[in-house]
Amino acid sequence: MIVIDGEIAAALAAHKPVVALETTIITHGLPWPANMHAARRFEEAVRRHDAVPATIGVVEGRVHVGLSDAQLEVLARGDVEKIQASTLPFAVLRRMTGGTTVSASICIAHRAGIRVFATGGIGGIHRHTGAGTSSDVSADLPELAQTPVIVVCAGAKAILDLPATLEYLETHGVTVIGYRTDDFPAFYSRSSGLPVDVRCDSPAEVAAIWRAKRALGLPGGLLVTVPVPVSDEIPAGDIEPAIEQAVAEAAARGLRSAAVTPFLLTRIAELTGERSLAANLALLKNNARVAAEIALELGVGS
Ligand code: PSU
Ligand code: MN
Repeated sequence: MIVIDGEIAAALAAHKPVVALETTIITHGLPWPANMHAARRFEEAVRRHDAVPATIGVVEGRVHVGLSDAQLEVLARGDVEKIQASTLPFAVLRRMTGGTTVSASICIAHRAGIRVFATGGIGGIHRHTGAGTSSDVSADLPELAQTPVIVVCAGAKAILDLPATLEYLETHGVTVIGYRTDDFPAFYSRSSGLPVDVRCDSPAEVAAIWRAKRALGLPGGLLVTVPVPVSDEIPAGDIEPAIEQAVAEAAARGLRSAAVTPFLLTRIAELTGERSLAANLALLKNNARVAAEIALELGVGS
């Protein structure tokens, strides 16, 4: 069911650095053709920093670790599924095609023997809007708590209830690292105003925390949060009106479950345009670099 590309399998066998990447960001996070461009730049950034990219997605029921350019294009162009951990079993059985979320991608990465994963922003606990269900918790959170993969991201978008999201991570034992920052980043903005658990200033420090976690027999992953580069940051005050509008529209439509996040991401992209696309691309490349450096560091002495 899981097809690992030859170059990736060879790199893993030789203990060379590999970085897993997700695809819901391509299928449901960014508009065509910016999504295709972003997918390629994301992979290139991993390669430029001496690691092998392993983009994960599902094509006609096969779970691929490493997608060809043609397969990436099918995902980027198409009206395809959003595949999270709960969807994976029947996505395979019913020969579905779709992008895998952070939760589904880190499950697969772990099974493939990959320890480092990069994305833009993770899912979390949605803001309570008063409509629909009172609590919408992304499957990314429990998956992080149980799957031993290092997840590198730019924090999470302020479409979420960020304090509640951090509380969940703390309750479930997920160490939140600030990479060269003391604050949890809010995707477009470098700080959410909320503190991380611990700051690390180098890939070696992240690797040391990972080794300590494993040596202590603790389950689950690590969350490494990297602020968007200064030149591409969008101040929270500039992005907040778009977020509030999108959240209100989602509530008015009565959206729930897996439909909520794609709707919010699409609306914010529409409302904020080129500026948010540029920030998105910049933080993806930045996260890919940090993930590659951590993967390289993990190879040292292991
Ligand atoms: N947040 C973003 N960009 C994204 C996602 C979240 O800023 O692309 C995607 C990721 O794939 C994440 C998924 O794993 O949405 C979470 O969806 P949900 O909130 O339905 O769990
Ligand atoms: Mn949800």
